[in-house]
Amino acid sequence: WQENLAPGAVILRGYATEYVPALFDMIMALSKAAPFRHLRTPSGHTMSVGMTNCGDLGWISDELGYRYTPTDPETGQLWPPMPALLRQLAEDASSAAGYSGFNPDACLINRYYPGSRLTLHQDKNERDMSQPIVSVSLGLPAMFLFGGLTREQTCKRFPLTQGDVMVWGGPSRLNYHGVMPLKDAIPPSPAQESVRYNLTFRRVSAI
Ligand code: MD5
Ligand code: FE
Repeated sequence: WQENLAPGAVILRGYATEYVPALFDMIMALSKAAPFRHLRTPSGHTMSVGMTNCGDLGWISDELGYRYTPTDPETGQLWPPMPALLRQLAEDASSAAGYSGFNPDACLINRYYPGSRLTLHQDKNERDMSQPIVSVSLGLPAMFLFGGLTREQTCKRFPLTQGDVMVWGGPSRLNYHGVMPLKDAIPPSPAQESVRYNLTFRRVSAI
């Protein structure tokens, strides 16, 4: 089911549901090669969200700023390749939302434990702003904050649950957004731990 948040922004409810077990397995394998870490922001804070990446480029933050790098600064190795299933899921979801030819070269994996949050920000470190961003929610539900083009605009709140996929393109690409502190809850599948993962697919380099 499709829900339009704003021009260019769509939630595909449950779009990734059938892939959830495979996605958990992939996150476990990828995070063995490139472990989750808590990055420092340029202002000196440590992020409560744990992060890692796969694909040609990975998002990092340190005292110098935010940027994309081909290697993991923790290991000096290239980020693990983006598994074909992940790339396909991102491409299919973007087509379903009306953006054909999405060609992501970066996948940021965010890990939220209860209490983790993402403060209001814009995603503007990508060179190719013509391509959408695709985001997949797994595990515990979260409250997503969707603002406007200025930090001051009031935010709408959208609950995101496991299997939901969001596609952000065109006019919504630069909207402020964030995630409220994660509430502890019973995981959607009883075997899961109390955690939320979000996969964010982006085209970073110009084609
Ligand atoms: C998350 N992650 O739930 C979110 C999902 C991030 C991040 O925000 O930067 O890692 S991506 C939501 C998103 C992406 C691009 C544009 C907009 C929202 N938007 O216009 O609201 O971990
Ligand atoms: Fe973001």
